[in-house]
Amino acid sequence: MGSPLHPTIPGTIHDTLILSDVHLGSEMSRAQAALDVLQAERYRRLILLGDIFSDLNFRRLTSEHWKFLSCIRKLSNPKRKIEVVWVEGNHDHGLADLMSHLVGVPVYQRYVWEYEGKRHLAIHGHQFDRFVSRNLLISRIGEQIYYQIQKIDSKAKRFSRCLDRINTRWLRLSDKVAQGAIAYARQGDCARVFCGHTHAALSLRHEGVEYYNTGSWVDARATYITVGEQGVRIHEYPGGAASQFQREEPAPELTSAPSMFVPAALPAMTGYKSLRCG
Ligand SMILES: [Mn+2]
Repeated sequence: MGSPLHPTIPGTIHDTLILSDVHLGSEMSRAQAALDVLQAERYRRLILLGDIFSDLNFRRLTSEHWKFLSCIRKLSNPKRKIEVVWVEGNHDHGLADLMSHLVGVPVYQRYVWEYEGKRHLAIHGHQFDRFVSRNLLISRIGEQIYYQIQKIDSKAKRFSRCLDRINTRWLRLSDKVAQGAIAYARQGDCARVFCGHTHAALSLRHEGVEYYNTGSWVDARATYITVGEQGVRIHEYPGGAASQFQREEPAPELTSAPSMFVPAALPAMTGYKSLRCG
């Protein structure tokens, strides 16, 4: 299925490969494509940046979805010398224990690492999404309705994908998450921050912090991020061609909207380290 993926530069070993929002269990999940990436690229660290699962109903997982999980399990084998970490999202919230047993990877609320003398932070991003944080129940009900629509939608899932994009735009989620993440990163003295959640790949720089969004694997456009000697790149599947769409100027919302949302659930930041779940 799909065309073969060629890594950007053959032989390149990335410091880190990051992907998010695979939504296993959803009919829109492009698990096979995501699996191609995990097998074609080379990396020392793999960060699964949340919402890898769509919901906790394992009966919705197809054989492709199980293959993806089994690949993660293999990658986490110490012999491979790849550090595999799972950062929890709002959809796979509460899976920490299960995941560490099922696929053998530690689960974090936030993950911090150092590369080229810079502190890097990975956090799913729903923490900066006021609606999801405050209305977890309403969100869950909305997701169930959305799941039913997906089931009756045509094979191409055009309507569902359109809904997904409207959802993102209507809530102006991209800028809200970017804004919250940048403020959060600054408090922790991180030079780069990586989020998922919005399903819209993005990169921008604001007040000395680089912000990147990994996008998703439920849309026609599937993306992942690599961090390495060539810097940070957003790759689009298939093809592996890196696209640099970094905005040097901050989005207008970043400067005009002063409301920064850091939920009480997130502990104080100064000098923070990685935070394990459970
Ligand atoms: Mn999410």
